[in-house]
Amino acid sequence: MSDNSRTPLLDAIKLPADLRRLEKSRLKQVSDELRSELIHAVSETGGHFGAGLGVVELTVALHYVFKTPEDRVIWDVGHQAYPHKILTGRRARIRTIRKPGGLSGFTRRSESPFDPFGAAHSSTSVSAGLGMAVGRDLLGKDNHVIAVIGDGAMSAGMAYEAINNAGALGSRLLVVLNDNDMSIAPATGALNKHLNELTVTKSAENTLFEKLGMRHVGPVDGHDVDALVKVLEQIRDDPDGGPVLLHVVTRKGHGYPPAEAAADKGHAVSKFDLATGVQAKAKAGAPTYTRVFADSLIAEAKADPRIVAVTAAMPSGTGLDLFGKAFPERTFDVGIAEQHAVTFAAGLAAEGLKPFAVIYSTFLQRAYDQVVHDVAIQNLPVRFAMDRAGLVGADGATHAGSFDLAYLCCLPNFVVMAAANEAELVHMVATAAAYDKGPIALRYPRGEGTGVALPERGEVLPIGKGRVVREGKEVAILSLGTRLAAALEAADQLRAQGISCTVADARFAKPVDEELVRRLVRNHGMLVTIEEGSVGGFGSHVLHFLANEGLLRPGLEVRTMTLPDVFQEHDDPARQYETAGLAAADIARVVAAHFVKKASARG
Ligand SMILES: Cc1ncc(C[n+]2csc(CCOP(=O)(O)OP(=O)(O)O)c2C)c(N)n1
Repeated sequence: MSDNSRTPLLDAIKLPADLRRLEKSRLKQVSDELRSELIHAVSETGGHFGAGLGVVELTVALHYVFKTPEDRVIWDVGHQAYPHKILTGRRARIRTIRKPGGLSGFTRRSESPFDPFGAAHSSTSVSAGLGMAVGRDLLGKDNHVIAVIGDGAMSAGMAYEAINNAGALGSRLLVVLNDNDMSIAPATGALNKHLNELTVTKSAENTLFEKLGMRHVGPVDGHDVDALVKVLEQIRDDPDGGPVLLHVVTRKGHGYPPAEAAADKGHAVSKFDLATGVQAKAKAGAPTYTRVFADSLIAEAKADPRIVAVTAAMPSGTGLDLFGKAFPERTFDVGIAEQHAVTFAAGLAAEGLKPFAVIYSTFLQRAYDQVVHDVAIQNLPVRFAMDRAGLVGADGATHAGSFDLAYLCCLPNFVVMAAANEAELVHMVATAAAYDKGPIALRYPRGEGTGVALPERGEVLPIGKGRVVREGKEVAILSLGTRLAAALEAADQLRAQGISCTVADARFAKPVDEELVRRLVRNHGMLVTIEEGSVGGFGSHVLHFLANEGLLRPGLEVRTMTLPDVFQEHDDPARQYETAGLAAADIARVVAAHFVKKASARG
């Protein structure tokens, strides 16, 4: 790079080994350059930002003191790992982050040897680190293992399961608690208070972590790179070993005033203007599903005081920030604790309340046994609102809501709905609010709706009944969820080829509308189901029904279109559906292929 480079020291660091050759006195400048590079890069790409800004000095200090990648540094969630990526050989590609074919927005084993463990869902780092520490001991090696976990991520039960185990095993492991007093929203909970007290009293004695068998060091100023290096060296060189918790106090968004000033401390941003921090605005289109969900739930809750809402640390992502403004006493942010959120909701339901557990499809995976054991078996009327169902774009495979249909439709007692558009979502919120017989779930995608007119209030839908949207003759396309638009487009394309299609919106994945399915196969020579979910979901249940009812007569063609059996890379969502083979053209191709086959058999 040129002599007048903005980042002369950073330019010479290709890998952490280069960093480790520098004098300690240069680390402050390295940190400043690294922060500058992060700000420039994210201004061009957007992405997770505030968390990365807060760990710049910590990133430099860790790679300086420890011999990565032999020493393992595990970033919890991985959304704060942009500075780590820049320092570990990925600077040249940092502007591809979250873009098609580019770097992942999180850590990933396949991306770099400096990412010893993949993440994106939170609070796994201590468990993974402990496994690596014990693995090291069993193999007779002597590398260090460091798990960096935020105070938000530390609100999850899994972190305590790991600390409990670490304290008992006594293996050498460093847990760096990056305490910035923020999750995505302000951190919540009693533990957060405990940490604040420790920060104020500068105490490391008699803490929860000490009692659980970890040596507790800190609090240390996480923006003082020299102090960090000193304390990390002491821990590294301590002959006693054992599990250590280092409490590091940082500020999310540190070093970029617009991020520091933002309510979410710049947690996730779109591209922005470097000088002002003003983010590029998406063109105002139809309201998002999240927004429509929030407005509908507020409308229902005005009419029914028993409606309460639970989020696991995602108030803004789920729209429950709006619900919380309208009904502060009826809104519960339980921290990053999906398992607890579900069983907490089950408790509320057991007392006759109407809890909506509003959890992204991907994060509900973590609470599966709670869904089965605490909700379904007891047939408790917990309402599950699953935002971000289907493919989600830049967050990639870790965040895709691909599996909820498969994992919920197999459960006795469950009703499972999928909204075909935002007006349907309004009805489904009303349906869930009214339904008191047992658990009920509704799924809807990330992003904007289709722009349909919205009803003032939702209608309560008849359970297990779909609707025919367009009548045709030869082929029936039975869509679940927001593939409906693609199904209608495919029907148009097929009409142009002389093939007449009925298009139906199943509305319910469970119970399957058996009457509708019977009618569709009776009156058509071909049935195509389509859904934004993995194999094992809606289509599998329809096929199961057809097989067991003896409805698979000779000459009837059935196709089940689902997501492919792969973890799909991050990409633009529309492109992801094309890659998945679920676009309108794919439906038309699947149908037309059958007609070509039929014609050639005839000819
Ligand atoms: C299981 C799970 N639930 C929710 C999320 C969404 N999420 C991503 S980052 C984050 C906040 C993390 O806070 P913290 O650990 O304090 O890190 P910070 O961003 O403040 O540095 C949340 C809730 C997630 N990644 N995983």
